Amino acid sequence: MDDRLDAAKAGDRRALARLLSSIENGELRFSEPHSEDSGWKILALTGPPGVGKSCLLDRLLHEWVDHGHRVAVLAVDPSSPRSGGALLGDRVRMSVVDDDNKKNSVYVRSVATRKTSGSVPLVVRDMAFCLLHVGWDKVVIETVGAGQSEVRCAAVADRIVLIEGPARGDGVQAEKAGLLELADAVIVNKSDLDGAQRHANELRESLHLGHEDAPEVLLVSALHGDGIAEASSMLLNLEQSTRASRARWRERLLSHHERLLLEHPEFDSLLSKIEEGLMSFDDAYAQLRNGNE
Ligand SMILES: Nc1nc2c(ncn2[C@@H]2O[C@H](COP(=O)(O)OP(=O)(O)OP(=O)(O)O)[C@@H](O)[C@H]2O)c(=O)[nH]1
Ligand SMILES: [Mg+2]
Repeated sequence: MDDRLDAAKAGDRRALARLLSSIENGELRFSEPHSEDSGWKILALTGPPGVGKSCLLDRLLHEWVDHGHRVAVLAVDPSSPRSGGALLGDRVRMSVVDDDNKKNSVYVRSVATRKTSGSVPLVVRDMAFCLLHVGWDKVVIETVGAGQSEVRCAAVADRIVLIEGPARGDGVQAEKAGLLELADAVIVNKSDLDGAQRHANELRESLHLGHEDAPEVLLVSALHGDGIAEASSMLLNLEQSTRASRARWRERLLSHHERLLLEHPEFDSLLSKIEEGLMSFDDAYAQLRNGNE
């Protein structure tokens, strides 16, 4: 591990990829690196499928690299199986990784959540810590805000940004998914399409209900570049909202609890015993909670 760590620190991307795979396979853990910096280190971009998270992130990476940042991306991919280690699978290819002047300041890696044996959010968290350890300034986690596990992936970040699209006529779905209460900022993408402005207004309304310190809601078009410069600097200077902090700690506690259970050496055998009626659920759960930590 030390050799790989030194090599990764020296810029060897294959060594870094191997370290990240070891974390993914549950063979390695990383703890949070010490930082003097008061700004964020890990940012999550989350939102419904196809809303334009990757396109927007590509635009942001161009801006941030121009400002001298070195940024790593973890694209959490709940659906597509990883094809031979191909970066990003079938996702939109980011132009920034093809830009000769910028590609050394960007690292993109997809996380094959189907392959991880442990708790996905904590695997993602440890991968982010690893990237910071080896010298990346900032880590962005792109995650589809679909299921509970993906919401928890966002909750490992220092800042959470919800990406939305034009109104679809079914209200504010993010509210139902519990995403709105986690968000430090909201960006409505596809401002070039009808309904984006309307959805931004709906979101502002939901966010202001009962809250003084509602997060900012910005409108952008990742396709045309409108609003990107503003979004880029707003995100770089984003503060953590106190409103979101309880919800975030809640998700983090639940992630740890899940890991405690999943990583118990007897997890699979206890599961079989419950299934075969050889052990009661309560006894099995009690044994799992007695824990391995
Ligand atoms: N009209 C319009 N289309 C956009 C905009 N941004 C992205 N798109 C399109 O939306 C589609 C999805 O974009 P992605 O960036 O892959 O969206 P995503 O949220 O990353 O998707 P998943 O990772 O699959 O959840 C693509 O066809 C983009 O070209 C925009 O600002 N306006
Ligand atoms: Mg994407």
